[in-house]
Amino acid sequence: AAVLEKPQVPSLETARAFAASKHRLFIGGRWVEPLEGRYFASHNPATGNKHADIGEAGQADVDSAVAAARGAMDNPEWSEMKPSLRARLINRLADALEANIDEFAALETLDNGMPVRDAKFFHIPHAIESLRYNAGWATKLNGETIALSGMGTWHAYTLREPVGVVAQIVPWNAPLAMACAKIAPALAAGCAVILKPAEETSLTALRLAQLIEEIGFPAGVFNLLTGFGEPTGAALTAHPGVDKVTFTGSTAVGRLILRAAAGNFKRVTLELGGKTPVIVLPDADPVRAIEGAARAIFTNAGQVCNAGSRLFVHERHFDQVVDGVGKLADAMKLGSGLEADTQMGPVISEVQRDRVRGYVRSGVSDGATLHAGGREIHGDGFFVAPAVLTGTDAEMAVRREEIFGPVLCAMSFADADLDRIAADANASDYGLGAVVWTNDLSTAHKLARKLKAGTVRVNGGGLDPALPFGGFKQSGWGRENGREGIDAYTETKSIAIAL
Ligand code: TXE
Repeated sequence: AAVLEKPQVPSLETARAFAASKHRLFIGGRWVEPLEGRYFASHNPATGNKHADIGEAGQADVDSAVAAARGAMDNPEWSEMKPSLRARLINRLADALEANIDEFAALETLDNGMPVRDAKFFHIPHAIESLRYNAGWATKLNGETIALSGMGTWHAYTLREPVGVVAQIVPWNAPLAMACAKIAPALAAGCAVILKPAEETSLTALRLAQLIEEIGFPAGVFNLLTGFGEPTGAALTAHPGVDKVTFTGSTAVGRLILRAAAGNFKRVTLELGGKTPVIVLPDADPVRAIEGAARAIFTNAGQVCNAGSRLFVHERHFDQVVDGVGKLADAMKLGSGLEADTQMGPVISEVQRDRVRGYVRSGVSDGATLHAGGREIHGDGFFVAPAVLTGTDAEMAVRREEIFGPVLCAMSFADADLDRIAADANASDYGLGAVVWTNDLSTAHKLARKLKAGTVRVNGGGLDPALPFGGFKQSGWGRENGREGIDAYTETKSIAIAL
């Protein structure tokens, strides 16, 4: 792919200059050198070129960040701060992000590869909305008064207290949106945060830390440790001074985190992989379903935890829908996210590119048909063409495993029996999302109840900071977003007073 990076993207030069600056760690309200003095290279996935040097936190930096966060929890300036003031600080951060939205969008595109339009109109606004939504909860974290039945007269009530020092480990597919979706409820609940961005995409988190510094949160409330899963992430999850870990990433690392967290029984929230089914029922509008199914798998080059990677279409619409999605795949304009007409950017890395291509090849060698797309792309940058596979069976790796790329498996069904449809859709170790296309209200509700998924979307629909998000089965533990999302950053304390 010829990658031309046209400079008409607003704030691109500012973002490039920021990327090129030296990136240290943010601990206890100060920018510090990693104690072992190590830096690692970060690459622009559209070109494969190095564009940033990022500090690598080691065990001693983790110790120091945990001490700083603990210090913040012990500091009345934070622990006794009025909830309305916490809310105001978080809202100020949202305002600062909004004021710098072009720079953040350009940075996200340089670092992750996504089309800058997606960064500016979806990812950064989602980050802003997460902050604003959760700021609202800071003043509403109330307990309950509870009637007791024992002997005597009691006044019993609950308090919701911050869980304490929280390590937040995020992946590279939606770097800032995911970071803010985690930071916002933690800060609103009064916790102290240590954020570890993915090693592939540290830049927007680093810039965010600058805004946090300017806004004036007390020192140690927010700390940023850049680095790899090993040793930085692993050291955080094993640290006895960390009270809670929240993680979004692979199911394999989710398992490691659970084991590491067992040491001091950290509270754990996990948002892991998915293999979301998209079900097109016979009464659905096939034209809308084509657009929806294509968006569900091709957005962010398929690097989305609830990407709609298994498409089940009733035989009445199968040819039309699969041809339609295939045509969109074939016509998709791949390129640098900085190009105005780019529809799909690169995937995050060479490893990921080879992984996704390997899945397409394995599907074909297992007997599937490459119905559309899948063309080889040569040249710089980590590009993978979107692909639509037909003729797969439920045992194939392409049907069972999370590919995390723009690869769709399309299947037809003849049945009108919702139990059978649900059984096929539920035939997965994952249970993060499901999508249903239908115009029948009763069918929509009935099928939604039968699907084993944390989120069921009917006829499209999006992600919202108010809507709980998380998975059944091996897609995770707990929920983020909504009331449940912020409750997960609190401990419930029961107080009973004999009157
Ligand atoms: O994920 P990892 P990777 C899936 C997706 C993708 C695959 C591999 O299928 O192809 O995972 O991606 C940190 N202790 N998802 O390797 O390793 C790491 O530094 C603590 C789905 O990038 O899970 C990064 O910050 N932390 C997913 C984060 O975990 C560790 C999004 C995610 O990296 C660690 C990303 C350790 N031992 C990948 N090892 C989704 N659900 O959206 C790594 N990390």
